[in-house]
Amino acid sequence: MPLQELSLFFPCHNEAENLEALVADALAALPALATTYEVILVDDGSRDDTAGVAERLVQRHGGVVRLVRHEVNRGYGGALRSGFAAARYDHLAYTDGDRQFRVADLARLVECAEETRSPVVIGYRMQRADPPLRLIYATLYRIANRIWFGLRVRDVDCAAKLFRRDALRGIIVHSDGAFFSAELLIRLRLDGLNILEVGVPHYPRTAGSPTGAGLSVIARAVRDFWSLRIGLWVSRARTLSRGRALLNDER
Ligand SMILES: Nc1nc2c(ncn2[C@@H]2O[C@H](COP(=O)(O)OP(=O)(O)O)[C@@H](O)[C@H]2O)c(=O)[nH]1
Ligand SMILES: [Mg+2]
Repeated sequence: MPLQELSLFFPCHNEAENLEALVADALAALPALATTYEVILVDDGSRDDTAGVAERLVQRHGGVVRLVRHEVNRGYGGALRSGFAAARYDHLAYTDGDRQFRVADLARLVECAEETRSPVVIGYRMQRADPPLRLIYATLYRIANRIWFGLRVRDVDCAAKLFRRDALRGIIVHSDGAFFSAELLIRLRLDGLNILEVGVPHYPRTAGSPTGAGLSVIARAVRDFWSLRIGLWVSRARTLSRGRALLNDER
């Protein structure tokens, strides 16, 4: 059974070459996922023609496809944050704008959410299509999140996540960088929410270039990681109140 409503958003940074196919994939897959839906493209200060291509897609698919633009790049978390804020419907989901995940595969998450009534269902990449070095980083990151935050999930950064809107009420996140996903899961867990995990396929990038493991991205994530960890030790209440609400009706 499809969901009643779904807002699906994509963080996009220099993804002009991927956008057409991404939106075509999304519009083909969405009718099976939800009765009412919207697609939100978040252009995170791209320097290529992402905004131009996105504008044309918005015009072509008026009403269903929307665009949120950042004049200046904010980072992966900042792009996701704008997607959460723009989403209007009862369920929210995202995958990446580079087509390394397929929108149709969100059906696995929707099915799990429907069967279990779980408010948060996230994917894990059954076989990750990234260079070996990325797999090593990801393993270290997963272990670090487990040791320092007690976060037990198989794939923190898997960009296939589905949330019931009510699960996000009162949830605030501080990071705007790559640590955003981990921080969100840590805070959901602290809130007592159960997170279910479902295997999803992962595909190699066929256009554009990845920047997810760039030095500045990693440095920022490490800074945010330790800022949260040390903050929780020093002043738990103050640290937990630091950040911004994800839902627009709570800002
Ligand atoms: N790396 C990065 N990705 C961003 C940013 N803003 C949005 N994105 C999007 O986030 C997704 C993941 O980025 P990518 O470079 O493919 O990371 P990777 O898959 O971890 O190698 C893509 O859809 C990007 O377009 C940003 O500032 N940095
Ligand atoms: Mg990618």
